[in-house]
Amino acid sequence: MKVQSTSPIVVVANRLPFCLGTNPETGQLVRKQCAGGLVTAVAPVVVETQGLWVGWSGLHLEDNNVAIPEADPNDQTPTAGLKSNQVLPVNVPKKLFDDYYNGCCNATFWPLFHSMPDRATFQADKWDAYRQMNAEFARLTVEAVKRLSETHPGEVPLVWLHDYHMMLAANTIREKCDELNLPIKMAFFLHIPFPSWDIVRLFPWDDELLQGILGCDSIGFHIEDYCLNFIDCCQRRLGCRVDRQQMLVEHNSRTVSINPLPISIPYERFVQLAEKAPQVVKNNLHEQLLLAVDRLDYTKGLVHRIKAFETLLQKHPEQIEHVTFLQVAVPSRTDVKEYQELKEELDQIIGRINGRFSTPNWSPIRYIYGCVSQDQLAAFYRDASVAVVTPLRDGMNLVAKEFVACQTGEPGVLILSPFAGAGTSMHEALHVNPYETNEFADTIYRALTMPKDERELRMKLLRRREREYDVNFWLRSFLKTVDCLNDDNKSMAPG
Ligand code: ADQ
Repeated sequence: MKVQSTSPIVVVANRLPFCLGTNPETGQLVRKQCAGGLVTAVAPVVVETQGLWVGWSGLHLEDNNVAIPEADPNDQTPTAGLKSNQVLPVNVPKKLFDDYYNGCCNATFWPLFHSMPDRATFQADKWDAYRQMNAEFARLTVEAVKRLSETHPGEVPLVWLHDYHMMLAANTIREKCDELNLPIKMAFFLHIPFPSWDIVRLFPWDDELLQGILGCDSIGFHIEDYCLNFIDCCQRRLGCRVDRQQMLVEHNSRTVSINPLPISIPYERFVQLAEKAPQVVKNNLHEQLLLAVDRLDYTKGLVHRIKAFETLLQKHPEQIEHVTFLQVAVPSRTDVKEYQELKEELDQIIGRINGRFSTPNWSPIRYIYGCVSQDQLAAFYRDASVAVVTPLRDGMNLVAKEFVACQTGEPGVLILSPFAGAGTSMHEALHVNPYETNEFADTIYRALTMPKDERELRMKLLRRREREYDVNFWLRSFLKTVDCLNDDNKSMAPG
């Protein structure tokens, strides 16, 4: 069902909903898709409300201010309807962008918000670059609101800020729009965890950060725990009056609502992909397939998982030649040293385990380091006996949900970490602490040997929940929090 918003939406995110690349034949700049769940869900609403999207195009000021191309006439993707004049690209010098993106977003907020403070760096100059970049995102957003006041007179636009890249933009946008007498609604959604006060207080400019987020009218996190952490920080650091029951925070004479909004996937699209995708795995591999799919990131627990698989083979030698572990890892932040080191560690450990257990006809671990197509991914999900989704910490984790949606054939088993947001609602998965290697190996064994009727029941319940609470449900729930939903379809939140 189509989700309709009563207001034109301005999405403000670090990235535009497509990347720019050069067509090798014509040499011209073209749009390339990044078909994430968020873009699939949100882009149609921006198109339909004739809204705008503010973000970085992948180019810098030094690239000579290249114009955004129109979509290819054959483009069938959700962003195809987005005209080039609906996109406001952020264009800044490379050094400023690097300091903000690598120096602050990825080196400070990413590890800190995943409760890994020892990996975080706190540098005043990088924080300053973050401030400057947020001011630039804010400037373009005000530009977008001005344009909408001309094309949609009398309507109040909804400005929707996304993620940890955009935590300081709200107050600047609000002040400028007030000055220009442009009414707006403003919301923020965080895609990663919001950690506890003990962690947040390590950030030297924590008060500025919290006040930045509180500039919005409605703030969304994936799960209740993150909401409560945020409320706790506002009370303890800023002395705000809070209502934990109703999830409200008073700040600067405004009342801000905090909302648990568990993100999800376009469920039906994954079902269709799985139903159509050709078989790519079972004929080549031995009997049971254990699958893991992640961005190659230290929060995703890849090394812990592979060690647990090694322990399984050690404890259950009868599984040798009967189970294969397929790890698909998308390269991520490849210019950052920590990510390069993780890749080396993974290469080494996989090599060691394969050397230790391989037989002439079988290797225990298959490892794809790269992006796979959506078709291929759906086939992997469909044909896997067990998916192992065991991050050390994760805002939500969409892989767990995509696996469940694609399980259209013989039912498999989901192993899930309680440290992923998804762990709070996907009750029928087998939950395991990724740090407990022995227990982890036993859980894999239990999954591999689970009777069919139990697998069927668990998968049926998991699929039912994900079908109902898909990404459109998330979008509708969000629009309700800002009174912008043009639809009276009511449902309970996921239990
Ligand atoms: P991510 O950290 O990127 O997202 P996740 O939610 O697991 O994590 O999404 C990863 C996406 O990448 C999935 O859609 C998956 O299909 C895709 N993907 C992974 N490996 C791939 C491969 N090899 N080839 C192609 N595609 C691949 C952040 C937060 C999460 C939160 C999301 C959404 O860290 O916790 O769930 O945002 O809010």
